[in-house]
Amino acid sequence: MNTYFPDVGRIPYEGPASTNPLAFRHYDADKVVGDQTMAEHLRFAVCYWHSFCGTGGDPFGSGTRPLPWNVDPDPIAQAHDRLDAAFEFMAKLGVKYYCFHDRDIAPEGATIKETNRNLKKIVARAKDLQKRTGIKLLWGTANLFGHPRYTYGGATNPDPLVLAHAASQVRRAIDATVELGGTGYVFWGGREGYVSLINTDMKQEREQLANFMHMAVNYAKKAGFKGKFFIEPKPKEPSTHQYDFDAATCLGYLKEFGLEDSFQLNIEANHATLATHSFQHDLTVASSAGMLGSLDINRGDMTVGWDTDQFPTDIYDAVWAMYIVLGQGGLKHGGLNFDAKVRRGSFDSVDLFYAHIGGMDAFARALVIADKLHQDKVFKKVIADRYAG
Ligand code: XLS
Ligand code: NI
Ligand code: NI
Repeated sequence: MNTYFPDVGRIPYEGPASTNPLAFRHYDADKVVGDQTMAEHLRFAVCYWHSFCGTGGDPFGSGTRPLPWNVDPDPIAQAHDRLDAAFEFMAKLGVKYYCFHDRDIAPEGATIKETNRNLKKIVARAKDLQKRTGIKLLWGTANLFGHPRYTYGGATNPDPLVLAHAASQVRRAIDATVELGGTGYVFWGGREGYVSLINTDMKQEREQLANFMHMAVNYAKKAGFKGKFFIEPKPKEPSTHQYDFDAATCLGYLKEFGLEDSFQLNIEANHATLATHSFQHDLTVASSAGMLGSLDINRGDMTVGWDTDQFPTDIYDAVWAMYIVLGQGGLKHGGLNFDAKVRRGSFDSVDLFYAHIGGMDAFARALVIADKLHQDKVFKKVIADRYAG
């Protein structure tokens, strides 16, 4: 496996003094921190959509990244190439997990049957690559927002045919997750919300979404899913208002509809800030309810109001995240997914390595600092004193 990144070898740990941009300065996979190794604590996942599908295009211009694995005119051959590239990249980086939407790994066909066949084929190949490399699936999900049929939602769509299509798609995405041993399954509802209340029956849509989630839970049980479902809150974008606005909204929603035993939350940094919270805030809301399951690690740009999905390099944010994760004794079914993309100007294939190395180093450093903060018990003591009365 040395086809797509021939100039890069296995990324070594060289320590803080290193000036080699293709080496880790803080992430030392086997180093023990507290009771576990860094790799066990951090469970980094490479995100398939941004890293292997994202072209670098934006609303003002077309893609800039060459993506040599996405050129074969046969969509199945292309999906195979994409898998090979992803596994080569992950093996060289030393990341043990990945996350995908069904449509990132396998192309949509002309009919549902053909689409399902495509997915099955690619899943078989992914399973084989997992076996050969020891890399695992952290979580799977279904893309219920990209195709024009989902313009008015997937699980909340008022058209029964679209709703049925979404249900069938989620069913197959759960099958794929089970087949690949994923420990999580994510619901992110980009189009499960509204643009205008004038034409929206909010009560109906919220109930319909909950019914859909109950059906998914029941199906997953039958399919042998042993993991957890996660809701990933986001207040807006692409919808004007999304029902899974933030952690607190989702917790209330899960309770309202009796879903709290099957679900936890997957908190994304940039979504928290879009909701005018900090990452630390939404992580604390989820964790203090015993509902923090997984993290999408990225960051926004605080001078713009959208989801820029930058790689996480803010050490303060990372320390708080790890402080909260360690404080609850880790993540049982989840991990740290790099829901982040390289900037439009970072079109060289080596840039993908630089970006991940920076993020992994930031979180490794944060893990050590957070562990020390827990050992020193300074914050704990401040809080204990403050509430002593
Ligand atoms: C988009 C979301 C999405 C989810 C998975 O903003 O972050 O990428 O993580 O559907
Ligand atoms: Ni996001
Ligand atoms: Ni995300």
